[in-house]
Amino acid sequence: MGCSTKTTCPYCGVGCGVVATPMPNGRVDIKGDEDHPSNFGKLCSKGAALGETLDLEGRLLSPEINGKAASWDDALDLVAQKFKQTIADYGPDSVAFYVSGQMLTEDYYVANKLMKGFFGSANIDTNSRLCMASSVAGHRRAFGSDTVPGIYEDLELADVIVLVGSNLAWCHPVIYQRIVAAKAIRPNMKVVLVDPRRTMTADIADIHLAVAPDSDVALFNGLLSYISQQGAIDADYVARHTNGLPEALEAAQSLSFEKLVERTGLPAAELSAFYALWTGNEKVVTVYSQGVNQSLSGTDKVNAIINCHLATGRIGRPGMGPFSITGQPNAMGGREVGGLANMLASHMALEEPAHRELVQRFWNAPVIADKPGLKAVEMFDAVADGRIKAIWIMATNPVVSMPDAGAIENALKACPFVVVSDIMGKTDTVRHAHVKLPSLGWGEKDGTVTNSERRISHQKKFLPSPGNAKADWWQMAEVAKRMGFGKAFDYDSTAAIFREYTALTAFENNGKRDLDIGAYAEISDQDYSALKPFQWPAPMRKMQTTQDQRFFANGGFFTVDGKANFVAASEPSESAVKAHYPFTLNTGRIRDHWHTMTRTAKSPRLSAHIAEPFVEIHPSDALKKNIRDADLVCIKNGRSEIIVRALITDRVKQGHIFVPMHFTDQIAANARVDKLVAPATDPISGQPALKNTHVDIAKYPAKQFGFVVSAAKPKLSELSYWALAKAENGWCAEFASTDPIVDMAQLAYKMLQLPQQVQTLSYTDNALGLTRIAAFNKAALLGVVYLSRSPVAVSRNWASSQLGDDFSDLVSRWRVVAGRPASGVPDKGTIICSCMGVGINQIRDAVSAGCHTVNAVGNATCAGTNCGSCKAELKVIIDEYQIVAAE
Ligand SMILES: Nc1nc2c(c(=O)[nH]1)N[C@H]1C(S)=C(S)[C@@H](COP(=O)(O)OP(=O)(O)OC[C@H]3O[C@@H](n4cnc5c(=O)[nH]c(N)nc54)[C@H](O)[C@@H]3O)O[C@H]1N2
Ligand SMILES: Nc1nc2c(c(=O)[nH]1)N[C@H]1C(S)=C(S)[C@@H](COP(=O)(O)OP(=O)(O)OC[C@H]3O[C@@H](n4cnc5c(=O)[nH]c(N)nc54)[C@H](O)[C@@H]3O)O[C@H]1N2
Ligand code: SF4
Ligand SMILES: [Mo]
Repeated sequence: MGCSTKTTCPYCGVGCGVVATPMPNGRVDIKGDEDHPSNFGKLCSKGAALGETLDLEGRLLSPEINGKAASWDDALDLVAQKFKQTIADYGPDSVAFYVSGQMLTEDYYVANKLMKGFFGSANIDTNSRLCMASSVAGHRRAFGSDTVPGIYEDLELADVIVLVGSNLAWCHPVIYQRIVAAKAIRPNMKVVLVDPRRTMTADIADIHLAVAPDSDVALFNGLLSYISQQGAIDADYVARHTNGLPEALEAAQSLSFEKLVERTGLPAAELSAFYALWTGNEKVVTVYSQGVNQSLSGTDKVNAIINCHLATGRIGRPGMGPFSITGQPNAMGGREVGGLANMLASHMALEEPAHRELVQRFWNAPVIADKPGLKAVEMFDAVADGRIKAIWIMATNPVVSMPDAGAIENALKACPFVVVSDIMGKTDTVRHAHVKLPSLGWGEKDGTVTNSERRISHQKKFLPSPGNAKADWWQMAEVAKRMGFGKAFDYDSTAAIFREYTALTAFENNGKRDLDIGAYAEISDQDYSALKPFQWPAPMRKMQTTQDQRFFANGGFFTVDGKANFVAASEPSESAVKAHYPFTLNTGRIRDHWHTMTRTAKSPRLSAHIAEPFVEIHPSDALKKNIRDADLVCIKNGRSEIIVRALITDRVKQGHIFVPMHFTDQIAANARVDKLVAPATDPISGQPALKNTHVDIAKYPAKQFGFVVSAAKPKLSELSYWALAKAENGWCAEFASTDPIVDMAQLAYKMLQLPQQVQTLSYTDNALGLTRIAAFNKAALLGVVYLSRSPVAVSRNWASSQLGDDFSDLVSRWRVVAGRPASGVPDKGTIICSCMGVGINQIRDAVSAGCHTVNAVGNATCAGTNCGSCKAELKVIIDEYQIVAAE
């Protein structure tokens, strides 16, 4: 074993500590860091599989100009010259940076400084606009600053936890497990889930409120009104520390209880039970995420929630408060340095002349942006219509993740100069770059991130830098130097950037601004390297105490008069949400993939859970549309169309469908769901409404369905439907064709990329419309293709596990053609526990054998015994299978 390094997970905003140990065989052993106060040694399935995502396959390892390898000097000279020329010809607002909550704080700080202080434009925006902008805007309206008042421990101390628009079990699994553990110790703790879908998180919920989409403002306005009726307002807190309750209450009371029932679609009894539970318990934490933020009324949703906490004075004390949980590992860090187009730096305001003067002076900058820049959606509009002529995209994949993704792609095609810094050589966005810059990835780069509870942790380097890849901050500092700003960007390390950034947070602060990390402004390189996780605030010369961990228990808001603002929250106008199509398309995440899958798709383990883009459809809608389980479905509206697999389930309500956001053109023929999503935004935050699109669905007229397992990456591009996934020792893919496939052998040879001289074995059943063909090289399986007139019925998991097995005898060869294991050899079925590789059939067998709890199934099969991310699903399978077995 090599040396172990304590670092931080690069995925979600929980910010788990990881211990990474490079092994002699080239792999990296990954464990949870028991000393890290966010996860105490736990990791979820994605964190646990990090070691499988670190190979160099597909990495961008050299700069490229117009598709040809180039030296760093040539690439950086070109970027500097183009940006300089464009600014000279068309002014500073003709250029833009589109950056990411996955950059480290040091990278982000440099990007923001360069754009706002040296280019003199605020045209820097980030994918956090798609993620946290409504929370930022809601915080600033209520508190005068973008402050998260609470900490994770509050979730363990609460008596009631309300999860609003958050699929915590899949998206913040380690927090979810902290709640599960707390509830096991204190079973009286209650959990409420507010989500139109019955997600896996519903497993822990005592009450699931399957609200109508975007009725959250109504729900929480109703709560505020109820709080007032019950006399539960904390009059003292309200009088001393807040403004505006009467106006907020008036707005809240505008809906009668009957109207509330109608608007939220909830039974009156459920609504009353929720209101009574919330109001009757002091220790309530209301956690919210993308079901709140990504909405036309996102900011008002945030304020409607905060209003209830302010009215009851339940904020900043142990076990209570509103809690915006962040998505990306450094969504918070980006907000802190000023990565959003409408912020300045270190939580200072762009619209505040004194703040602009202060930051300009601190940076010794020639200029300072004096008006907000373009927010993400507006930014790409400006790229499309030619106002922006040069854009630098870093650590984000907007051709997949932005609404109206087709238009984003067209905008980049039309843009005179596109620079993309990424770790991968081929992504849907990278393919449009004039200049590609290879970045260092996780384990290769070094810097800090801030998690959802304001805890700053170190992401450390423990791998050598591959090829010519360089850190993101270095790339920008080098361009800055070439544009004549050398003195201000002469950093020799991330420690130097961190010192400057933390000094800025403390600069002339004197308690006026929430964000103060001055205690670290003079940190040595050595101490930075050994930096332990800490929470802000951490002001200069003041040691952290527990009181400092939370904000606002005793007021002290960052508004002019120090008081918080209630905000009269309202819903979007009816014309804004007018539907032209019969189905509401909801989008979001699955358990084992991360965003556009550039990293998680490398792991066979993570790909085994869900390997294909899908749509959840209610059984009665499926019936109406003549769609059966595993059929292919075309989802369309005036904007575009995509093709995905049908998953029929009553987890969604009638008239609603759900599609994951993850699938790209690299992974599937046509499944980028954001091509369908309108670029409509919340009027205050500019955050797109990604959860509520109107579409129609139809059965896709596939004539043939196929499944392929292949040692080499299969060639699929000529087919109208395919979806690719990594398997152990190779690949597997689903595919379909609307035309009958006449020459199966030709298809197999092409798809598997077989040499002419190869042994094949095939089987055809004309009556059933089945054809199968397997190819071998000596004892090795090169691949097998299964074709059928209806969705192919073979065990995916078993078939893809055959690559690498010994096929010297004919029986085993026939077995792979048949797509079935030998009798007595268990077929695991779909993998549920990705860590231990346990499939659904094994879990069902354990239930049949008498294991009726998650722990019992764990003891029998090992499922759920490592990271535990699958425990919610295990419980659902156990419950459902027991019902089926009893029927
Ligand atoms: N596995 C995994 N985990 C991740 C990520 C990932 O890619 N994969 N990404 C990370 C990032 S960046 C983020 S931002 C977080 C997101 O974490 P979450 O916000 O938990 O995830 P989503 O699935 O986007 O959406 C949450 C839920 O909002 C619900 N919803 C939709 N409309 C409404 C509505 O009108 N009201 C309410 N109340 N709910 C609604 C959806 O049904 C969905 O279940 O996850 C982080 N963690
Ligand atoms: N329909 C719909 N759309 C959504 C959402 C939704 O819920 N529904 N959610 C939105 C949200 S909340 C988010 S956060 C976004 C996420 O969407 P994106 O940010 O577009 O997704 P990622 O796949 O995380 O993109 C990160 C990119 O950075 C690259 N990368 C990884 N590490 C590094 C590095 O160290 N340096 C550099 N330079 N590059 C690196 C990766 O290869 C990848 O190309 O999607 C948004 N889009
Ligand atoms: S919960 Fe999972 S993805 Fe999130 S930080 Fe922890 S290990 Fe990483
Ligand atoms: Mo996000």
